[in-house]
Amino acid sequence: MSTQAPDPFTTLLDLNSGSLDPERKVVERRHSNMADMYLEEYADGMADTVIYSVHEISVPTTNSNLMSSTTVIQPGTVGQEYYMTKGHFHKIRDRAEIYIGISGEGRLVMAKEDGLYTVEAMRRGTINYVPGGWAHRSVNVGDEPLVFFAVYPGDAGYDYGTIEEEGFPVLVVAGEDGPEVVPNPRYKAASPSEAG
Ligand code: M6P
Ligand code: ZN
Repeated sequence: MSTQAPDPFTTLLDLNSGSLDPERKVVERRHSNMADMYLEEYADGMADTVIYSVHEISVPTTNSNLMSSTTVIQPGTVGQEYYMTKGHFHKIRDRAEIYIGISGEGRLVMAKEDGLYTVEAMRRGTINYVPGGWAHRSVNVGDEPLVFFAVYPGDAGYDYGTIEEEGFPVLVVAGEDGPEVVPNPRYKAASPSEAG
């Protein structure tokens, strides 16, 4: 069949740790994989420390399948910036995504290529809708792991390069009274403007 539909299957999600049973593909991102994504350099000896892991429920990468994954972001900061994902646009720009918050406290930074951005809350029970055309990065602003489940079309793909080159319009940093959203001094794309 051209849709390459897999047979029905079931996966068990551990609602505390975010791990899956069975585990299929787990990607770990360490400080050394994200060196240029934070304003400051990571501390000596932290290169191999895992910032987040992505546990994927892999399906064929066609538009008729739904890819999904749980992401577990550890608590911590690099300088004032909270631990976060790399963030990406979808390679096929119009592909959307849904996040379901499972545990911890986070922020979802979304931005369009013209600089329009928004920052949404993530916690147990939030359902964030990421429309097509919006880059997305999740940030752990709490003291515990941030765990969420994501679902998106199988052919969406990843464009990391645009974010690596231009950054997001805003950063989420630890202020005196908690998380603050501040302009990204290294943002290279169009003028930032906040959505609605
Ligand atoms: C979510 C989804 C995944 C993504 C992961 C980590 O689970 O959006 O597709 O891989 O977050 O984000 P990133 O790929 O930007 O590192
Ligand atoms: Zn995505």
